[in-house]
Amino acid sequence: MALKETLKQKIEEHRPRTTRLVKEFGKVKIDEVTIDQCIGGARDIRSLVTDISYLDPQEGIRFRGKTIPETFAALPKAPGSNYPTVESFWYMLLTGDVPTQAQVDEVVAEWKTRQEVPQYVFDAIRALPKDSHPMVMLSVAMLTLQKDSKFAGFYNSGKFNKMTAWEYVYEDASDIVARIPIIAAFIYNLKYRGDKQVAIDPKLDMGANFAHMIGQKEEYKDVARMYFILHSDHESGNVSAHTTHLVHSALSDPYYAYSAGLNGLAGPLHGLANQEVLDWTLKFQEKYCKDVEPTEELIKAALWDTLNAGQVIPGYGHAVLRKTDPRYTSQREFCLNTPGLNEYPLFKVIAKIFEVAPGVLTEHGKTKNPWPNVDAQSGVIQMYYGLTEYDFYTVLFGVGRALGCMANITWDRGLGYALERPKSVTTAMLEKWAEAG
Ligand code: AMX
Repeated sequence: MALKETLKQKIEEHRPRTTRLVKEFGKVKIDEVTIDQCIGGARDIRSLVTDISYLDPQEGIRFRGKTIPETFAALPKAPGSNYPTVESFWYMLLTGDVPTQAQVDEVVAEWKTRQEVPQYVFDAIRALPKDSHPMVMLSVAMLTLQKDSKFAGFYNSGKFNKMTAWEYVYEDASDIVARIPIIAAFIYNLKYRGDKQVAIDPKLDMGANFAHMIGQKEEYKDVARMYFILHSDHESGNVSAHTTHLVHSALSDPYYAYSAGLNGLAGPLHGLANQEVLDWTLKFQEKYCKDVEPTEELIKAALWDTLNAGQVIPGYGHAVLRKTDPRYTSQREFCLNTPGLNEYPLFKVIAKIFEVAPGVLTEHGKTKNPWPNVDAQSGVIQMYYGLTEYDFYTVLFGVGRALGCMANITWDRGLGYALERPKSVTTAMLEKWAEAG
């Protein structure tokens, strides 16, 4: 059965569960809200639903119930590779099922029919100032594509129907995940390769084709597959996923929604942290260990300099996680198992920071989680393969994150989730409740 048909069946089977919860158990309490949560970014308040992924503070992310190693082990692998294709992962995110090779082949073929990016998108990117951040270019590209949104077309057709609206979100979502790596490659080539554009290779899966389009070597194909899968989803409350969900809850189409999500991803406390990690580490290397191995003392001193200047240590800490991020571990294992990369000086610095930073952050005493997150380890791999332009790293994150965000809003529409509209209160109200105890 084709992916869309399988998804239709899954959504129809799932709907009675949501309806029953609302009708029969709608008033069951699942949380209470405190004043510090209200002021402190709604941290930990249970108020979103998703079945695409779940983030346990100790264990880390599970995609459709599977840990990262389980996910990589379960999915069919790309030809000649130990890593699965991004397309197989998309099938699993959407349906919850591990696809057969034949089902993967169908998705790969479906994306081929969707990946042609209209010329007006490239024209719009070219019209931006050359020194625009690549995330601006990616976000603008999303908005430029909006005019052809199938969901917006359906809404404006006068035949809008809540039961079938998800099918149009699926169409836009699939177009976005198929096209976003092509757009990202265009931005990379425009900004950093003297506008040397490379045509799509129709024989390749998404990750491999991205590597091909940015002029990368064979080994990078697995880096791209791994990177896009690892960055795809981190349940629903993170800034990019939540923004995408929020904007789409107003029935804004997936292009508006994901452009907004990307704008959130571009923040230094979220997806820009991968760029900041590289910036921090390269400056540290340049200043302290041009010709010497990084010592614990040197790293400690540099970390304290950053903290004493009132800045955060990029790549460390997390709003939910309380242990080392398994996305960090997975990428670290990739480094350790790749000859050459395991001896790469920058990897040695990153590995040494991992030994030192948790102790320093614990002594500093502010962060609830002194352990590294995904961004502490992702840039060094890109650097090793020659993708040295680190202001592009958040674009890579954005290509991966599209998978999770698009799977989520497809299901949001399938289950008819409501317009999001939490209630705000005034400071005087909080003070009154505080006094009343
Ligand atoms: N370095 C220094 N201080 C840190 C810190 C870090 N890495 N992480 C948290 N803190 C500080 C916070 O700034 C906060 O200080 P404040 O009380 O003066 O405001 C205090 O510790 C408590 O913060 P927290 O509850 O532990 O974290 P949070 O939920 O408020 O924020 C995060 C989470 C990720 C924004 C924060 O840990 C951080 O800024 N880390 C560095 C940036 C980073 O790596 N971001 C990427 C996260 C993953 C991702 O989304 N890609």
